[in-house]
Amino acid sequence: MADDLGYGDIGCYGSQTIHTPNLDRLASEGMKFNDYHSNGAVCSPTRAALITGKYQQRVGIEGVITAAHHRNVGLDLKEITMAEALKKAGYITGMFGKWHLGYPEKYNPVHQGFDEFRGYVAGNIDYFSHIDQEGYFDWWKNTVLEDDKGYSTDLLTNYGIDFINRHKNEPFFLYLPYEVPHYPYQGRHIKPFRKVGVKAAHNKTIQEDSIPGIYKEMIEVMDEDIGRIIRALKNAHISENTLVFFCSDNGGVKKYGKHNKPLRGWKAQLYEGGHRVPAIAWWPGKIPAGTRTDETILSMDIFPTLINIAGRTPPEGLDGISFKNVLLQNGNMPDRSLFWRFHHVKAIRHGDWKLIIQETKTAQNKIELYNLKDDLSEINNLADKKTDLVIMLQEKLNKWEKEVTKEVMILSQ
Ligand SMILES: [Ca+2]
Repeated sequence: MADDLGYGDIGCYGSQTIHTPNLDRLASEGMKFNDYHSNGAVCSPTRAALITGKYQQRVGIEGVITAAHHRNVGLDLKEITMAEALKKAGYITGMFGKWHLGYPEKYNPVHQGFDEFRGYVAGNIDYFSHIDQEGYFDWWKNTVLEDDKGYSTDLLTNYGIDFINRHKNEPFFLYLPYEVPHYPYQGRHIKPFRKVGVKAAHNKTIQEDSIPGIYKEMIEVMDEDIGRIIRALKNAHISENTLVFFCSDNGGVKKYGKHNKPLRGWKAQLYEGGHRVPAIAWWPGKIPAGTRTDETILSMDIFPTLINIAGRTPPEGLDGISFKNVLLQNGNMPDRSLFWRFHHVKAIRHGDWKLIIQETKTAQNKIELYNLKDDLSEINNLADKKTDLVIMLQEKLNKWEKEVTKEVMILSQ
């Protein structure tokens, strides 16, 4: 999983400037999703939904677990995670990358079903010094802080390859959430700038106008490293027995470029640019080469899908639905309504229709209705023309909100 990678940020999704031959090859040899969405429009909520198979609202993580203000909260240990369920199904589980579901050691991934963890728990770190934006050193080996020298994208890839090689003869689940292309903007050859105990949000040593070039390099390095992962699977002769799934955790950020083209909006917004993101599935011999799907899939659907593929029944109470038949038969998902909520904005998707409601304290709520089939860029608001549909979707949204909102939120914003 990439971090803040926008819908138009890789070659097979239309980028003309960023070259991603390895991801493009996975898409041409496997399945490309046109309508895949992150559950959240920002990091922690998507990760909460991905790992629990439930709407993030239901598990109390609706906002970002920030380095500055939320150092004591985390995903409830009582939640059954994807890693715990796969472990129960006989899989060795490893995670190398960004957790962002709690800073304290008690919320560490090894307490949520992962046999091994290396990486960081904050939303972002210096790619070299591995220090978060509040000045805390943040590179873990399971529950112990332990540094390793190198560029984080390469280190995480090395850990992943090592994990594959050690476990190639048994069932394994590898979760590899990269930092790319989240800030701080650092390519392979930009020196570390964050120091322990020093708060620093951005790399002030680089010129603003050099950031698009660094952004491009960061994604191209990730692509190169994904190529190394694929080679490791092929060298271990397990590529035909391994499903590889690639996605992003939310849309691209506003500041540097037009990463979400042709979509409207950015990370943290509920226009498509905030949550419709690239996704690719690759499984030689199982997923026919060159398959494209228009089925609407969310992050929370991955948990039940993997359990399903492992030959087990997903635990009860998940919001996600298995898309195994989409992967293997290019099948269809059942009709369903899908929901997003962040800050004062909420949205429902039903078929081609999407309703967005922005709550305002002073004026009337702003209501927008789009037909995504005709208007993917969400330009033509049809709310005034389709009042019955607005009412119907609004009722579904209200019902969902009542159902999922926890009495005590761990983190709402
Ligand atoms: Ca993110």
